[in-house]
Amino acid sequence: MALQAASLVSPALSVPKEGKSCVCLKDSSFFGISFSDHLKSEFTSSTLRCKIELNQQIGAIRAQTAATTTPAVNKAAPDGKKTLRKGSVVVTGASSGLGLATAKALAETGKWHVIMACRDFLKAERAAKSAGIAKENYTVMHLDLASLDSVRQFVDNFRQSGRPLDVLVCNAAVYLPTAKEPTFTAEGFELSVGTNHLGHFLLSRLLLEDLNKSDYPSRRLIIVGSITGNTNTLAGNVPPKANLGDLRGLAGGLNGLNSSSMIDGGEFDGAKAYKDSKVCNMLTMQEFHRRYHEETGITFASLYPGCIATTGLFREHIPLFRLLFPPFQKYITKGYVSEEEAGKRLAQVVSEPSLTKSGVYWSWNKNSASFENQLSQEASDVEKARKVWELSEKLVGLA
Ligand code: LMG
Ligand code: NDP
Ligand code: PMR
Repeated sequence: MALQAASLVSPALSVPKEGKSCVCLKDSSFFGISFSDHLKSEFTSSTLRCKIELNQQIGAIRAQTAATTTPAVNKAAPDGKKTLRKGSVVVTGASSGLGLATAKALAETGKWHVIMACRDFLKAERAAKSAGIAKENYTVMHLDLASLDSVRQFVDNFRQSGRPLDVLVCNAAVYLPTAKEPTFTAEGFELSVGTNHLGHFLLSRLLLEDLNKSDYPSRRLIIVGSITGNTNTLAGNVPPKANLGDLRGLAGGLNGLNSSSMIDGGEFDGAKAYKDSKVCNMLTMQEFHRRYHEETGITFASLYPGCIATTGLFREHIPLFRLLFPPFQKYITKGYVSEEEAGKRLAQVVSEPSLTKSGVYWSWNKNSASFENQLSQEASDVEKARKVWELSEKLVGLA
């Protein structure tokens, strides 16, 4: 029932709309995905669709129970008006910075229950409390993206909670600009790409099934990107520049033993590894879009929220950098945004009806109006996206 209702509601609501805040469309070619590319991905996608459908049947009893008790759109309100249940959104890395600000912005609307997926339970609880997020609007659940076992455990725990999944936000990240030597995840992947890309890759691949089951009108999978991964910008040209090369390091498992710890096979560089991981995030979003948007109606999106120069992301940088970076961004580049403003931007991508277009990399102009931004050549390379996807699924044990 609920799933049928979903299929009636979602397509209508997932039709791209011109939002009032969408001021420019620079990136039309990016959406001109050729038909042959689509066909190429069709085989894999239909195989996976079978898996999703099978899993839907397995999970049907729980989904039906959850959905019959709390259908997304309730038509039985006394005044005859349709009401929408609270949305259920998972935000990774919601214990600080952008993730926390987004959780707060969403919770404050009263329309969302935020599952804060964090590696440090106590820190997340404290952060939610000090941000003033009301108890009934959030749940902290443990997730360490630097361990694939933890990712799988999180997915199990989330499913056991019985909550639907309406939106997934892949936000968490680490940045290790001063590291001289690579460090590694539990499975032995270089830590920045392992956490920011591979952990999120497994999480989002597993949770796609849950998103697909949701009867919420607009289901979304959002992966946070960044300007510094895009070499078509000034910020993206500050060395070391992102460059995935021919992916030989990724193919070798990024373990620093029999393969390089860097995706392109080069010498370890923490700042580059971070930027490379952001390119992977943006490529993954587009590959999801190509493989699954049409069949599921799910919106896949990425964004650059602005330079939030005060967050914990820069905790590993030298103190002088941490001191000078915020005024540099505020007064010189003028790219600075507060955590609060950035949180509102990401919250828009989660819930604004005008931002349902899929395959988009959102940015904001000086007046804080959203627009579809253009990705660099590498970050929009269709062939590279497919290769990153295929190599990543091997590394995380999905293929
Ligand atoms: C790499 O260095 C590191 O090797 C790597 O480990 C990792 O950290 C990586 O991307 C991260 O960076 C890259 C290198 C880029 O950066 C540096 O060497 C440090 C630059 C520091 C910039 C941080 C902002 C600090 C700016 C201070 C401004 C003060 C603001 C207060 C108001 C002052 C009013 C006047 O190096 C390069 O790319 C070199 C190219 C540099 C050209 C820059 C030209 C742009 C001009 C912009 C004006 C910047 C102001 C300069 C002031 C310098 C004062 C320290
Ligand atoms: P923060 O360091 O404040 O937040 C990062 C979050 O990720 C923290 O909650 C951190 O947890 C969490 N995290 C790190 N490692 C793991 C892990 N292994 N498992 C689970 N969670 C983990 O940085 P920001 O808020 O700035 O970064 C958020 C996102 O925004 C990132 O994707 C970043 O790339 C992106 N971004 C940031 C920009 C900026 O200027 N700051 C600009 C563009 C994009 P804990 O609290 O436990 O450390
Ligand atoms: Mg950058 C319009 C110019 C602009 C913007 C929007 C950013 C964003 N940066 C800009 C310019 C410059 N930066 C210039 C001219 C320089 C040389 C002085 C410069 C330097 C610089 C450094 C050293 N910038 C940095 C660093 C970092 O260590 C940050 C980084 O690369 O992290 C990966 C960073 C950033 N600059 C940004 C943004 C958003 C960052 C944070 C990185 C991110 O999350 O992607």
